[in-house]
Amino acid sequence: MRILVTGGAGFIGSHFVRTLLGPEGPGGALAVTALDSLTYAGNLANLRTAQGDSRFTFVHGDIRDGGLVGSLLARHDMVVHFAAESHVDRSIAGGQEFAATNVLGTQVLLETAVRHRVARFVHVSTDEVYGSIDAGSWTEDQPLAPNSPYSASKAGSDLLALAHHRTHGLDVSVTRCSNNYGPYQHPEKVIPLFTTRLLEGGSVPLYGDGANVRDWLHVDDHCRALRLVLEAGRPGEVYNIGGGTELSNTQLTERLLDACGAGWERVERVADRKGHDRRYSVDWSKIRTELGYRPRHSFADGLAETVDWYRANRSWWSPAAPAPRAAARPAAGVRG
Ligand code: NAD
Ligand code: TDX
Repeated sequence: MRILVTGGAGFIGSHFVRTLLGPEGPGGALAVTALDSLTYAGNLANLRTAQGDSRFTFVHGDIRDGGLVGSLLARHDMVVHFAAESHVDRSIAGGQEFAATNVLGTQVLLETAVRHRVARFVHVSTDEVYGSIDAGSWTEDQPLAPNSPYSASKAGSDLLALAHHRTHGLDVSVTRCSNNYGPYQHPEKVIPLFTTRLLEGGSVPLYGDGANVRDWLHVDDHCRALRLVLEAGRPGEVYNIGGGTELSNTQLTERLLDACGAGWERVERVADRKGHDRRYSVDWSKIRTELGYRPRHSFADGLAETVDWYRANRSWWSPAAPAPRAAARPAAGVRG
């Protein structure tokens, strides 16, 4: 098994590399290559444990570089594609890199995979491509209705992946997961942002009315689901992956305040995110029944461990990089 992991220095990609090389990895003859251009979100420290493993290689490069991608795919059987611009607020501030990496970069990977007859390709996408849903959950056959430049670029890449199956017979599966959390997540995303700010004694910016709902998926459960899809997913199929814990941002904030020993006076109500999707929810019965996926991590334990990790690994995140906001002026009032 020779697996190319794009975006392998990011949050989920680096966790996937660690799980492949860890005790629950596939075993046998294994070679894992991480290809990553090390944007602001990529961090080689995420791969420290992998670096000493003779089965692992890191390649610093861009997925849009067709020559480099061709030379790598000539000697890999499988691709798990994580590389992307991944933060919604950044895409609202400016979407060009999102179109360039998420759409064009994915196209380069897909057509090169066809040329080199790559045996298996997993394209990692997001529940955000379905858009917002007030009640119930999206199944895989729902039409895509993305709202942010980020989710629109991911929807474009999903459709390209499926098109390469239908047109060229590429053995590709697409996954759409909910919000991941866990160690090594960049402190621009809400859980690490709030955790690091609270640990530093600062305040946290809660967007709008705090009633937006997200489903939370531990990165470890996500990576186990991806392994199932890589090994047994059907070509041309989409698999939703959920974590089973839906929370409003207010409920999430409450839990983070508790975990960090802080009160509501540390919460600053700020203007809402533009086009802020109210609720995401995926129906993940397909991956459960077809591939036997079940999340192992309870959110309570997973969140406590995650907060402990940020507490114990200040050097990894401090000073935290501020994420650009397109619309974030302090608004009146603090929930008390
Ligand atoms: P991340 O931002 O932490 O990591 C992305 C990685 O891709 C970084 O290491 C970055 O350097 C690399 N990268 C960016 N542009 C590149 C390019 N042109 N060439 C090579 N490398 C490049 O993101 P993440 O949270 O680990 O997300 C991984 C994937 O999972 C993304 O495709 C994202 O859309 C998807 N996803 C994430 C979540 C989540 O909650 N984090 C949820 C659903 C789906
Ligand atoms: O400072 C903040 N305050 C706040 O209230 C931030 C950064 C976020 N929020 C809210 C917005 C969302 O409702 O918290 C929720 C989660 O926000 P993010 O962490 O930015 O995640 P989200 O926009 O839901 O997208 C994430 O999940 C799906 C990932 O960033 C995407 O890559 C993934 O596709």
